[in-house]
Amino acid sequence: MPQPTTHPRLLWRDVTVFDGLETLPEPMAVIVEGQQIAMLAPMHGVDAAMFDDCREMARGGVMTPGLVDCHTHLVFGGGRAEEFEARLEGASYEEIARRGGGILSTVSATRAASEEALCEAARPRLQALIDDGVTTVEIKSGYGLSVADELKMLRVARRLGETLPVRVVTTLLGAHALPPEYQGNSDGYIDLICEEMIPAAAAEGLADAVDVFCETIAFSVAQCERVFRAAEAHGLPLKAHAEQLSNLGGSAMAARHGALSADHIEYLDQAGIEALREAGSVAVILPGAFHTLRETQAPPIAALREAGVPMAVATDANPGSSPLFMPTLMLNLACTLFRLTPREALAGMTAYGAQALGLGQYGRLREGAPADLCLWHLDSPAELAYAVQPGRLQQRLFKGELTHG
Ligand code: DI6
Ligand code: FE
Repeated sequence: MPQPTTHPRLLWRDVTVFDGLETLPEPMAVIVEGQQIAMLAPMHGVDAAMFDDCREMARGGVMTPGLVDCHTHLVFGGGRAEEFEARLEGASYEEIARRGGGILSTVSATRAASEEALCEAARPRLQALIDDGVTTVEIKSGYGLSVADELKMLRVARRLGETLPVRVVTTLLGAHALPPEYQGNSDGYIDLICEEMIPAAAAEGLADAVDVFCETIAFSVAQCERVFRAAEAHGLPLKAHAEQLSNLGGSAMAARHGALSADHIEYLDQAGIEALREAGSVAVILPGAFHTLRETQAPPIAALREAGVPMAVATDANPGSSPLFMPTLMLNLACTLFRLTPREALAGMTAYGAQALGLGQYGRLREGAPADLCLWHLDSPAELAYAVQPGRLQQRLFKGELTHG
């Protein structure tokens, strides 16, 4: 008689495994025990007696690590459909931002909303990511732009992670835009971020990292660097929105500070690529914003690939530049718009997405790894990027628990 165990051993047979970096060449058997992947082995070599005490979960299909969406702004108040229409009539994202719309319109709505209201508004967006296979998600603040409102956003993000079956990583993005009360005094606002916002978020343990928007419509390289020094003083990892609409050299500065990632990077130059490579920073590719803003300058994918810079792919889910809450659509757009291969796109939303969050133990399917897994109704992993089709998620495991299927 098999000994009763506290955790049943869960078994999948004959699955095609994408392990976070590549597709394994043979059909595999996977066993999960507790919160870990206990076994990953080619079917042909395993002794079937091993399966006797297992609960069979499925046969066949494609198995991947749970998806990692390493860049979202999914906590926010209000919506921006009018801005979408204004852009269709010819207004640019920058013009709208300069006349106080854009990010600042979301700031007004977010400041006016209670923690409960923000949580209720964000929940279905996060659920959409979960239903598309996400098990780890990063959520940024950046629509509060005061100490109290930025902390409020981070608390909402933490609370979402406590109430839904997904790992939430939070990022303080106080340096996202200049709030109206600091008009003409952007250095004063940077002081507030460095002297009050970062210390308060660190004291309450609300931020896992600190991000900046380095851009002509946001903050200069020097201002972003001040924010980074304050974050470093509190031991917080760094990320940067850089080279999205122009090239200011924000990515190279971020790399010099050992940032986890530089994100967007449409206008990244060769010097920036070298800096990322030397620092081991991840290049986060955000095709949703490129698509939504109808941009024409694509990130330098071939040069990044050539330099061996790891590339992550994320939704950038937000009300303005990427109101797209479907991670697998981003796999498709990364291929069609930027010519990533399906393998690169999928690695970008698993292994390298996790690396962009400093969580290298996730986003991988290997023995000993955490049991965050997706089983898909597919014949090959490339189909995940090739077709855009909701409903292909067959099973989803979060921390070893079946949460879908
Ligand atoms: N770049 C983006 O694409 C998002 N933030 C940023 O710095 C857009 C945020 C928004 O438009 O609300
Ligand atoms: Fe963003």
